[in-house]
Amino acid sequence: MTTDLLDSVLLQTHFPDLEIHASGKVRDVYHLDDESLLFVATDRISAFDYILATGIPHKGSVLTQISLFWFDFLSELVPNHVITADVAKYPQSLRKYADQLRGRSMVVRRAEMFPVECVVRGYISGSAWKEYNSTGKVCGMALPAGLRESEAFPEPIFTPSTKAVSGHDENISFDRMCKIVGTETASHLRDLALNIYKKAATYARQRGIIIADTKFEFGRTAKGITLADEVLTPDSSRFWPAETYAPGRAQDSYDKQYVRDYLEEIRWNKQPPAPSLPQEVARRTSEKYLEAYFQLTGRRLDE
Ligand code: Q0Q
Repeated sequence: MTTDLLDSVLLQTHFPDLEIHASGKVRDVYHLDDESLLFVATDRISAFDYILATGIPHKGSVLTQISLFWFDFLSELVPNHVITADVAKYPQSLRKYADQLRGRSMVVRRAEMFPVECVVRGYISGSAWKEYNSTGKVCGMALPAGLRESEAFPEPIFTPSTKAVSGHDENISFDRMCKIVGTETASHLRDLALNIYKKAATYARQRGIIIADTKFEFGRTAKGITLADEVLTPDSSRFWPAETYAPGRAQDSYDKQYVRDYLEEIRWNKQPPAPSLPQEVARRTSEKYLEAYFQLTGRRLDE
């Protein structure tokens, strides 16, 4: 990997005069005014809940552009929180940060976020596979017996979760969700999430990508219930390459498999400090993100 490509990796946003609104492992949201926020995706990558010491070139831009693609693709189904992703239209106060922000950020409408993560699963994997194996259920929902790992559900299922104090997602029942956001809103969010997933997963499958599951975050704005946060990205979803899909085993990750294989190879104990990555692993992972963007949209990223 050339030096300038490494130099272009953004691991930490730096906006000394902006107030942070929310910060995640790989994304940050800053306060702009009462109506708007600045949403920025870094090139950080996390694995097994830890941020790795090495950034992935173009990752933040690819994930931002994938979200923007889906917001547009889904615009007839659900309103979204994007005001603009064109740095030239950002508030004057952000002009000095244009180079840090171009391609990896968006100005979004501030929403009253619902404290529930709307997870939709088309295939059984991860925590759902573990829960199914021990109880035969997921989020209190009885499921057909005999499902194999990574098998498609007869119909996608809605499995909401909340952020537990530990920071880990905790699966909750739909009844619990109704108690948190109200029955009418819970039903509306469930129906929206299922319809959005079905439309997006059908499209992605035609492009050779299985979106096995995904997590949506919704909020309420003057426009009503609004799709927010990132949408149907490889960070908020499980992306599997369709050409190697086979039920009965865990699937390779479309984007993170090189990283996972390397961490397996060095036998990382999944305890801090998280290791750095060889340049070749970072480069090949970067290429997978660029490939995912092209495979989904048919467009090449303006690198
Ligand atoms: C908001 N987040 C997510 C998050 C850590 C993102 C706050 N339009 C909005 C949004 C959005 N998107 C948020 N709040 C008000 N209006 C989204 C969970 C958390 C880093 C990045 N947090």
